[in-house]
Amino acid sequence: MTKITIIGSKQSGKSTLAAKLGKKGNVSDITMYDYAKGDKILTIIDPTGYPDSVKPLIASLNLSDIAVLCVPPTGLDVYAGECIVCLECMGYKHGLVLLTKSDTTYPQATDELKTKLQKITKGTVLEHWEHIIVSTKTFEGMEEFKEKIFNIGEEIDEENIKKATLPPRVMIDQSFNVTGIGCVVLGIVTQGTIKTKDKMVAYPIKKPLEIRSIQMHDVDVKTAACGARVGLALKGIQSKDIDRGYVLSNDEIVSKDIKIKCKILPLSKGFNIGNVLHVFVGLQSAPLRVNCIEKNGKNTDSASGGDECILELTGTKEISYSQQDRFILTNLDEKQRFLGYGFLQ
Ligand SMILES: Nc1nc2c(ncn2[C@@H]2O[C@H](COP(=O)(O)OP(=O)(O)OP(=O)(O)O)[C@@H](O)[C@H]2O)c(=O)[nH]1
Ligand SMILES: [Mg+2]
Repeated sequence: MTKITIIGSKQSGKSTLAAKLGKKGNVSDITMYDYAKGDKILTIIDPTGYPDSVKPLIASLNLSDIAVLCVPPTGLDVYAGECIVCLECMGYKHGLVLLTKSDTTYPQATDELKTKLQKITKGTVLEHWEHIIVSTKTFEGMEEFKEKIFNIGEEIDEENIKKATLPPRVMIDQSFNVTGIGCVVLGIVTQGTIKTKDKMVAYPIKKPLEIRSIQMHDVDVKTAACGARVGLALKGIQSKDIDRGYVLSNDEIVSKDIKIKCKILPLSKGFNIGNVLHVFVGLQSAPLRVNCIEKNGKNTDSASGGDECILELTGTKEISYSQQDRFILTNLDEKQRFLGYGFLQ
């Protein structure tokens, strides 16, 4: 069960590609497409609410294992640039670069674009991602693209097997009420294995619940392991109590304030004490005020691109996370909104 997110330049053919790969399913600020053939199951996510908001971009990438960056013959635009910075902030592991709309260009220009992309992505998480030339019009490269996705998918399955024995965590992206069933949530098992009748807790509200039933791609199952996209019927909780980003787990930290050790990306603008940053952890986000910046053991008034610093951030909204989670720092007022990332001390 592989999950991919399609991102990149505007008008690069992202939505056309998603529609060619799968059957359109749920639509919100992210649009999901499903593909199933034999044991090959693929979820394709188009973060349609991006670039208006960075939330759907971060949410889609968190719900996926593979990022697909689309670059058309006209090249990278500011959004593809921002997507690269986002992937870097997320430390995104798996991905591919697609040179799209190949039917509208010629080989020499594609080679030049490829060289340019290699230069731009050098030293980033994208450095060793493969480049594939595709067209959804002539179907050039489409089979190769699918094959690559399934190959990386197998690698991810192996990684997930290792994570299946950890304590269970489910990242929720949707919740609704179904007549006769009650609260149903959709999400991803991000670690461990869940079973029907398991007792868990919804965070950050700390509400206990029981898993009544589990579905994977519309089929009832008794257990679901790390990597699975699941639909869960829950007992002991109402759908109105659960929001996108909530986590089902047995052990999360809940707080309004955080102290994190951060890396501010070289090209990002800095920030000052008193600024309000939007901080993302998993699918949750909260506006947090910068209260203290510590650089090289000394308190300072500002942080700038390239800095490593310890930040004390305070907010008014409870968020939940665990010790190893990555926090993404953004400033929604800037043109390029991603600032950097951090971890708990
Ligand atoms: N010639 C050609 N046109 C394409 C190809 N893929 C998409 N298009 C066209 O390019 C335009 C944009 O395609 P979309 O799939 O909407 O691109 P997008 O990246 O989702 O666009 P935004 O969401 O607006 O950023 C449409 O007119 C498509 O028909 C392709 O491979 N070849
Ligand atoms: Mg689109």
